[in-house]
Formats: sequence, structure tokens, C-alpha cells
Amino acid sequence: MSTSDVLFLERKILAAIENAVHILLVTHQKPDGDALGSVLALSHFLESKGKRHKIFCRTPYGNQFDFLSGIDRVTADPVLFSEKRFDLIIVCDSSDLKYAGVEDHLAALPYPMPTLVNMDHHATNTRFGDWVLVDSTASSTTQVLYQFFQDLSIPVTKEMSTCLLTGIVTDTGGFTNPATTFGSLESSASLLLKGAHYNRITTNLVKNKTIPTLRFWGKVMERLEFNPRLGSALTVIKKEDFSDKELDSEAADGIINFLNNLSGVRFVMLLRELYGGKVKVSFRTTDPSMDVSGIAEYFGGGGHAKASGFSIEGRLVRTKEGWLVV
Ligand SMILES: [Mn+2]
Repeated sequence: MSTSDVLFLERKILAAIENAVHILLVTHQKPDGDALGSVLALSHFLESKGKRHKIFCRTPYGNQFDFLSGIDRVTADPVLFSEKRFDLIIVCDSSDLKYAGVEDHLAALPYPMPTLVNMDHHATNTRFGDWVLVDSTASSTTQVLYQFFQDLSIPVTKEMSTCLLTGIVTDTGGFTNPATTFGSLESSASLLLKGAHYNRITTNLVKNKTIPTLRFWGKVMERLEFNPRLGSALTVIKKEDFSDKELDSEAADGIINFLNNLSGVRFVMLLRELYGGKVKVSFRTTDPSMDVSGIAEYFGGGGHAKASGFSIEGRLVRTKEGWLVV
């Protein structure tokens, strides 16, 4: 997209916001820092304009995000779809409406359909909606939003800057993965100038490991295997690994990104057994010539060239040949 195309879309989205009376912000289920940071930065902006709005996320957020200003505005209660008549819906950080967790809710809305805005950075974005602002070169959706505010000369407050920087820090893996580019670092530096609390972000989202969590990581690392044929490394998380009562459900967060620190492999794979008879498969690579989004898409998943995943029915079984999903 050329700079003028981006500016055209940004102006259209701003006009849609200005014309709207009831706005709904939506972010993807199992929200991460980028998902929440993007809707909360938008929420603070809407508040400054006196715009009535709600924020929906299908699954509850983890308490590590409690430091984000406005986090209590995020609700997982779908009752708001029947209570309110929204004239504008802005979906952030979601490749499609199913991942956003609102496909059914939107299909059930009465006529006329609200204007739908899609703001994202996933290369696999399906370009749903009336106004689509997707920049797959951006590290995070918050970086897309940062550009949106910059281009339209919208002031970014301290609160907004922390929300925006949160998305960049989480999606760059704390400035370690390939999304760490001139653009993401430049946006981050500018957000620091605007008063973003970098320390609060790392304390809550990076340096937040407990002893049970690291012991659990130890178990997962113990199983790490190299596949010389594929040049890949693989490990698994079994359901029973979560039997430790002190372990919280977020204990596995960050494992796959940590595996990306491995040298001498083309890509890494993490298979995780989920409750409900599914296995989640995640891929990461730092190899410039590798694109792992295709394989995830083939199995009905999605993501980026450097980070992707899909889910499949079954459970993990160890055989002589290796791990199987049966
Ligand atoms: Mn993101």
C-alpha cells in the first residue's frame, strides 16, 4: 500500500469514528498484549472524543494485563450484542472474524449492518470489513494504530502510549524477534518520549515467571528434539504437565518464543495438548528464507511468515518414529 492509500484509509476510519454514535471495539480471543493494547489505546482516544463505546473480547484476559489503564472496560459478556445497537465496529489484531470470536454475533445483528473496520498486521488477514487497514510490515497492530494517530495528528496521551508500546513489546518478543525493525524501534522510541511506562510493561509481561512456571518450562525443554531431515526442533506440552496446582493457565506463554532463540535450526515447533481433545501446533522461525504461514494455513490456521499455528483434533502419543497426533 502506498502512503497516500494508507492516509486515505486512515481518514475514512477517522470519519467513520466521528460519524458513529455507539462504537464496539473487538479484539481476538485469548488476548495478548497487542490485542488488548490496540483496543485500549483506541478506547482512550474515543473517550477523549466523548464517544460512547464498548470493548468485547470473547475470552477473559489474564491478570498480568491489569496494569493497562482501562482494562476493566474489556468484557467477555456477549449480552452487549443484544443490548446495544452499534453503528461502528472496529476489529483489531484479528486475521478473520472467526479468530476475533464475533462471527456468529455479527451474523445475528439486525439490519442495517454497522460499518466494519479491520485494523491489523497479520499477513494472513482475510481483508474482511468496509475499511481495511492492514500493514503486514508492522510489528503489531498497535504500531499500525501509532501510525494512524501520527498521520492524523491525533495527540497520543501517556495512557495511550503505554497501551501502544505494550503491543510492540509483546509482538516483538521484547525486541528480539524479526518484527524488531527500524519501524518498530522508531515507534517505540517515540512512545517513550510520550511517556510510555516501559518498565511497567516488562515487569508485568516479561519478567513475570514463577518457580512452578520455570520448572514446567524445564520439563518441556527436556523433551526438545532435533529433526535433521527438516532442520527443525520440536517439543511437546502434555495435558498432565498442568497437574501442578500452583501452575496457572498462562504458564506455557512465551515457551514457543523462547524456543526461537535456538541456533542451528530452520524452524521450531511446539505441540500442545489442549483440554477438549485438541492439539495446538505452533511454528516459529528466524530463518530469513523460511515462511511458516503456508503450512499453518494448509491445516486451517494462520499467522505470519515467522510465526504461525493451527489446531487439530486429537491427542499426543509417543511412538518410535516420534510424536503423533491421533
Ligand atoms: Mn498482533
